[in-house]
Amino acid sequence: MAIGERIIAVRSVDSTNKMAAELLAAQGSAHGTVILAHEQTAGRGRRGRRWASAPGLDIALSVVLKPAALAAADQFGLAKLTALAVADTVREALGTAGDGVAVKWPNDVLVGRRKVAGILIECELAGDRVRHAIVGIGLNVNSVDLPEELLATSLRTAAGGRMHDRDAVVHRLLAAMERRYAQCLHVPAGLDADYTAALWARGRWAPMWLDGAAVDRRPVDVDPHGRLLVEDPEGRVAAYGLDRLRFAAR
Ligand code: BT5
Repeated sequence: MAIGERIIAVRSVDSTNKMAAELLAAQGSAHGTVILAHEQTAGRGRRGRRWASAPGLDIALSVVLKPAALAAADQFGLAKLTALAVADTVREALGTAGDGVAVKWPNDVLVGRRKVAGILIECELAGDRVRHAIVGIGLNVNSVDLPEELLATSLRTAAGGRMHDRDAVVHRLLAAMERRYAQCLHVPAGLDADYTAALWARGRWAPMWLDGAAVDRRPVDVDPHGRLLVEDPEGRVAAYGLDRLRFAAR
């Protein structure tokens, strides 16, 4: 089944990722099933953080993927394909205003310095394979009053106030997911190259936290495990996971 061929639309739910997990456990949803919420009351970010979205204005959805052929070791491909599908959709929606669309490692989507979308991927492994993944996407579409401290934006804000048709954006996003999913399975080198090209702050010195210390590092690429490859001021390149490295405030 193609991604989005079956959409379960709900009026209000605590979290689409949580609902997708419950449905998977109860009835083993098919690959490509989408849970789309009009309103999400307890949206989840990573590590217990919260995700805010305005009822009816923004997108909160989860996609069930069953990438039978994907090795567990390659699961960062899911983060890449999702971030790129979201970035494709944002660029398409903004037209020429979409110039500054980038993927902030590991998978925030930014317009300029501002976060327009967040992604939460929950994977279940079976041996050395990915049994299924729940890919949660929060995309700010028509919100205009996101708190300034979030350094967020929406398609509407980035487009100078123009409202966007939320359903049309959902369908473009799911079509982009399907394209990027096929690329991930069949042309992974192309996906890797596109992710590298979209990487925010690539080739620029950026303030970061490394093992709790403030440092300047220059992002170069990601490695096959999804760790960020960064260059230090002495020209040495090393790879770090999120357990050790993160960007300081944008
Ligand atoms: C994320 O986490 O960015 C992943 C967000 C995933 C949300 C989707 S919505 C559908 C699905 N169902 C769920 O329950 N979740 C997924 P993280 O990188 O941890 O970023 C969270 C941080 O982003 C928060 O601590 C805030 O600082 C910021 N934030 C919250 N809401 C935001 C928004 N609408 N726009 C921009 N930033 C936001």
